[in-house]
Amino acid sequence: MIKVHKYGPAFGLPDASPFVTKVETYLRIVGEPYEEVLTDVRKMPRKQLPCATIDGVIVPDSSAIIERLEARRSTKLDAHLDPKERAIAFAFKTMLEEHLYFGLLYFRWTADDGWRVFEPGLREMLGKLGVPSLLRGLVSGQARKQVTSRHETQGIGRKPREELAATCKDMLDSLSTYLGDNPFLCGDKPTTYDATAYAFIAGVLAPAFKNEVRDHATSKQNLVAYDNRMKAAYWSRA
Ligand SMILES: N[C@@H](CCC(=O)N[C@@H](CS)C(=O)NCC(=O)O)C(=O)O
Repeated sequence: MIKVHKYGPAFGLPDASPFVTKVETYLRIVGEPYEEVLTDVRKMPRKQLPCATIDGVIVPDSSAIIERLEARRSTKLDAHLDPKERAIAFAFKTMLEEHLYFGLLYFRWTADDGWRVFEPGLREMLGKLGVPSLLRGLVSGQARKQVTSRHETQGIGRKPREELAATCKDMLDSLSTYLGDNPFLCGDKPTTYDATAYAFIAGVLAPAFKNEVRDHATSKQNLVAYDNRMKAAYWSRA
């Protein structure tokens, strides 16, 4: 059985990390059973999660995990996409994972309103990993500094909040336009790209984090409907 190494469910989401949710959503789309393993990120090869144990080998990186699992399947999830559809879907995936992601980090880890919600969840996760309660504040404070430096290095985190939020809203607008009335990101059938799209749409819409980007996402009816459809199709069972 495939093992997914993860942070753990938080804020009403399957995992605190959208990249973990992406891998789990993919496994649910293809109907592959898996075991969830709450893992200390520091013990993983690249000090990041998700990782998956596949055939006894630990594979880091959500895209590498999905590629490896797809390689084992006789029918590929994306087989029906033509090269142009694939190129556009890949560009959207990259936008969400390499740009919107850093905006999400800002709203959870750096902005004081998000941190007030995020920190208690983080402390709970640290507790489940065995970090003594007296140390949890210190560890979460250090992690906050590290994460803030990640999105500042990427660049989006150096923008003033209003400009940063506008950048995130632009990305959601283009995602909403591309999705249109399709049941799935690329049309009538799910693809690997839906794993990313769902992970990020669910992450932005999480009711725990009330901010201007979430408000914008909730105004996009097709994004909300997509979130509900994907939840019902793939996340209604444990
Ligand atoms: N490219 C990686 C990104 C994974 C990633 O950024 N994971 C974050 C959580 S969302 C992490 O573990 N960060 C810890 C760190 O970088 O120190 C993937 O697709 O799996």
